[in-house]
Amino acid sequence: MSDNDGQIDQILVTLSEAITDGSSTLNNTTFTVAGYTVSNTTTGASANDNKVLITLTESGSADTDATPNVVLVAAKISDGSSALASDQTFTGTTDTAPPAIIAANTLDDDCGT
Ligand SMILES: [Ca+2]
Ligand SMILES: [Ca+2]
Ligand SMILES: [Ca+2]
Repeated sequence: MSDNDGQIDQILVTLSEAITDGSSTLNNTTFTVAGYTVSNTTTGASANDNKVLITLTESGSADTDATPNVVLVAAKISDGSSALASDQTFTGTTDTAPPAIIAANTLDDDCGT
């Protein structure tokens, strides 16, 4: 679940065509994400469309500006007849995680103005 704690926990992947979920392997081995641990991959909002949702283990520090490379592991995702023969690295991940407050400190620093 996305929890707005300032640490990314999901990556929504859009594929070049609709995939057949039943012919694909959608789990924590489907993708690797640079710098993160993939905990799962699911079909996302709709079955048998061109989107899948990667769930990440949170990094432990604020990273809503991260755009990690995503690798689709060979032979994991199929359109029903064909699957990728070799790993594909995607470098165009877009930052769509909004900023979140991770700290707020009170001050009294107006110098009497
Ligand atoms: Ca989070
Ligand atoms: Ca889907
Ligand atoms: Ca962001």
